Order: sequence, then structure tokens, then C-alpha cells
Amino acid sequence: MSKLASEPSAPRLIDRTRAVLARAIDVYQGTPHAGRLAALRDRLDQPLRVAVAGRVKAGKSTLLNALVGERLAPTDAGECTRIVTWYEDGHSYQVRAHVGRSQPRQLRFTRENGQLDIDLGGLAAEEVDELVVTWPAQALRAVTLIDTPGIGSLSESAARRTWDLLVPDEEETPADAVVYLMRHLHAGDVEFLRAFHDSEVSRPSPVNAIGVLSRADEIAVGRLDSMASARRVASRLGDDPDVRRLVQSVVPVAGLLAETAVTLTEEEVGHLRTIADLPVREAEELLLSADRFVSTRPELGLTELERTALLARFGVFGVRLASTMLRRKVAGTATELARELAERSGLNQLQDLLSSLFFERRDVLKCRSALLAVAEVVRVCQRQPGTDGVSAEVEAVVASAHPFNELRVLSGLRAGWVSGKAEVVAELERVIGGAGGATHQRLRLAPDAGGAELTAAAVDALTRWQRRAENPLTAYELAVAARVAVRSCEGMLADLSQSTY
Ligand SMILES: Nc1nc2c(ncn2[C@@H]2O[C@H](COP(=O)(O)OP(=O)(O)OP(=O)(O)O)[C@@H](O)[C@H]2O)c(=O)[nH]1
Ligand SMILES: [Mg+2]
Repeated sequence: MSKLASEPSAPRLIDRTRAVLARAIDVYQGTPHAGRLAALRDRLDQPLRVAVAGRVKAGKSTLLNALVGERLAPTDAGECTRIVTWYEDGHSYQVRAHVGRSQPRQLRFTRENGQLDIDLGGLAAEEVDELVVTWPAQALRAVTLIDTPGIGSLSESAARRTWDLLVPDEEETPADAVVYLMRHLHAGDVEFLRAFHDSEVSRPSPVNAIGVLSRADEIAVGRLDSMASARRVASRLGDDPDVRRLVQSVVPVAGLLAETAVTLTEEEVGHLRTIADLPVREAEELLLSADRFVSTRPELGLTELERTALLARFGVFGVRLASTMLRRKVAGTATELARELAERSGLNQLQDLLSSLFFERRDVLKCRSALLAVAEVVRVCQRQPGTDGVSAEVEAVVASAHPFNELRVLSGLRAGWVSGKAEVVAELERVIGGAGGATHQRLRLAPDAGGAELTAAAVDALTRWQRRAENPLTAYELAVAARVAVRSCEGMLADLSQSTY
């Protein structure tokens, strides 16, 4: 990541958060909260925790696999889909089950066709609080991913676990951010997201949630233009005021295709070539439906088993798209095909969004989680001497840290509390980091923009926002937001003056 991509004021916030934690650890030494506070301090140095949530069978585990680049999360009907499962980076491969307060148990696992299969060793899914899969994987270095059982699932206890993980009654939220999958928006989704955002630092806040319109290939029943339809639906959802209040953005992703793209095998490409070699019309007829694809043209050279396997990995849309791309020579090799499919599945766009909205803001999101948790300890420990001091420090950081002010303005904009001319509001949202925290994103410049260009644009923006902040005709809320934008511009200029080009 370039130097400019960091949050201008994040280091100060993280230092202040560390200081609050150090004081809290001191004050609550010897109390039952000491361990939890030490864990919170350590968490600041650990990867960001992102949960993948949504209704039953929304495609959560499949999408998680696409993000990791391996088929680790189970996507069948097995027991493990009902257990909250953490996927974290580490030096060795291991799976541990957390059961009550006892020591985590090591579990045995196997891999078949790239798919991880965990043996619960006689434990029932209901007994297990969570599974932790440690897996050396590049994608997990920056982020720990948490797979959750579907909300609204048949098993109430499984749904309850997801709820407890994301919206706990007492403890801190274990996840710093959430990718929320929706197939189409459901009343239950809105309720869930509201509860997730119901917290002190910014209420309600779309800052730590991204919406994914999942299983996007199914929206136009697998037709080749499915992704274009899905993009239209996602953009409508993203403009819906109810949705804008809850998630930052909604992107369509065909998760199954994405998962297959990142784990594509030469054998699968060989099978697709058999279909690509057919005359166009014959291939189209064969792919009219899943049934037809499996049971007609026995002379094709693909067994029923192979065809079923292709459908399970690609879906009808994926088989159609991939075979068309091979036929039209858009992709010649397995590597090229994988790249094209990943792009068209929407995976790359989601990854860009995760990078600019979550990873570049990771310090702010982690500090937010940590301070919320300390505030909770303070709330339940009113009698412990020193509590007042800790409480005052938490409040001071939460109220004054610039990144939190940016988040607050962002929430205000999303909730419609701050309003103004459309282009002014759009610029405000960008300047305070709503489209990503990097300087070029805030100034709407190309990623390779040079220092002089960035500086000139930052100075312009500073002047504009100073004028708006000071103009007596500016509405009160917008003037407050404009002062935050001024501070963001000053932060960018301070960063730019320290960067070397
Ligand atoms: N066509 C299509 N099928 C998908 C997609 N994503 C997932 N599926 C299929 O939908 C089923 C459920 O997928 P999962 O990834 O297990 O969904 P989940 O949300 O994790 O399900 P639970 O954990 O049981 O709630 C599987 O059969 C997947 O192959 C997609 O993008 N397109
Ligand atoms: Mg699942």
C-alpha cells in the first residue's frame, strides 16, 4: 500500500486508544475484566475481523471461500454450517473447537478435491461455541474472516449464535466490520442491520457494513446478461434510503462463479472446452436448463457425473459464460479464464471495496471496537475506583478523534441529516473518506496522481470547504460537516508534506 493510502489521523487515534486501554488495564487489574482488556489491547495489533452474514443459503460460505481463494468453508448441508467459524492466518494448519470454558479441542480434518472436511470428533454442532480454522493463506494476513450460520435459519440456536456474535448483549462485538449478503432485501435484513449498528460511536452507522447482492447469476435466471441485471438491482438497492442508512454500498457478486474462478482446475477447463467446441446453437440448446444439460446428448463425451459436477461448480450461468468465452477466444488458457471469470463474477469489485472501505480504515474500525468494549467494561464496573477517569478518557477520544468525526458525518449524510446541493454532498462524502480513505480517492484523482497534483487539489478543496464552513448562509448541519471536511483537507496536506516523491 502506498504511503498516501493510510488514514491521515489514524496513528494518533490508535495511540490514544492504546493509552486508554493501558489505563483501563491498570484500573481493572485483578478484576474479572483484566483478561478481556488485555485481549482487546492485543487485538489492536491483529488483523481486522470481518464477518460474513446474511440469511440462510444466501451464499455466505461460498463467498468466504472466494475471498480466501480456497474451499475451506462447507457449502453443503453438513453440521459445520451451523457453527460460527473463524478463518485466521497462522504458521500451521489446524482446527480447534471452543466448547464452553474448557480448553479448545484440536479436531481432525481432511481435504478432498480441495474441500476442507472437519471431523467434529463426536461433538454435536449445538455444543460447539465456535470453530477456529488456522490456515496459512495470503488472503488471511490482513483479515480474519468469520463465517456465520444463516439468520432466519431453521435451527433457532444457530441463528442465535450469529446474532450473539454480531449484536451481543454485553460483550464487545467480536467483528469489526460485516459483509452482509442479501438476495433481495427482506424486512428481517433491515432489522438485523439496524441492531448491528446500534452502538455508541456513531449511531446508526453504515461505516462498517458493505452489502452484497449475492447469487447475482440467478437474478436473470442464468442468462448471459445476468450480471448487468444484477448491477441494476444492486444500484437500486444502494440508492434506497433505508439501505443507505445501513450499508455503505451494495455490489452484486456471483459468489459461486467467484469461488470456482479462484480454484479452477485444468480438468474443468477441459470439460468446458467440449461444450465450447459445439456449434453455438447446439450449445445454447444444451444449456437451456440444468436438467437438459445433464440428460441430453449422451454422445457429447461428458458423463452425467461430470456434467453434474460442472453445474455444482459453475451454475448454468457460469457454464454458459465460461464456454462462450473459450469459444470466442476471450480466454485461451485456464489462467486467463480464471481471471476473466473472477472479474465478471463481481469478486474484484468487492475486493476493491473491502480494501478501500475496510482495510484502509482498519485502525479506525479496530479502535472503534476497542473503545466500545472499554465503554462496556466501564458501564458494568461503576464501583471500581478509577472508573471515572477511564470513562472520561473514552469519551474524550470518541468525541474528539477526527476519524470518528468523519464517520459521524458519513452516517449523518447517509441518514439524510446533513443535506445540501447534490454535488456538494457528494464531494463532502468523498473528502471525508466515504469512497475510500486514500488521498487520491478523497480528491477524486487517479491512483497514480503525483504529489504536486494531489497538493493542488487538496488546497482547492481546503479553500472550498473553509468558505462553506464560514458562510453564514450554510445550514447548521452542513457547516458542522464542512468543518470536519476542512480538518480532513488539512490532514491530507500534512500527509502530503511528509511524503517523498
Ligand atoms: N447459482 C449460484 N449458487 C450459489 C451461489 N452462491 C452459493 N450458491 C449455492 O447455494 C447453496 C448455499 O451456498 P452456501 O455458500 O453454503 O450458503 P450459506 O449462506 O453459507 O448457507 P448456510 O450457511 O447454510 O446458511 C450452495 O449449494 C451453493 O453452491 C451463487 O453465486 N450462484
Ligand atoms: Mg454457510
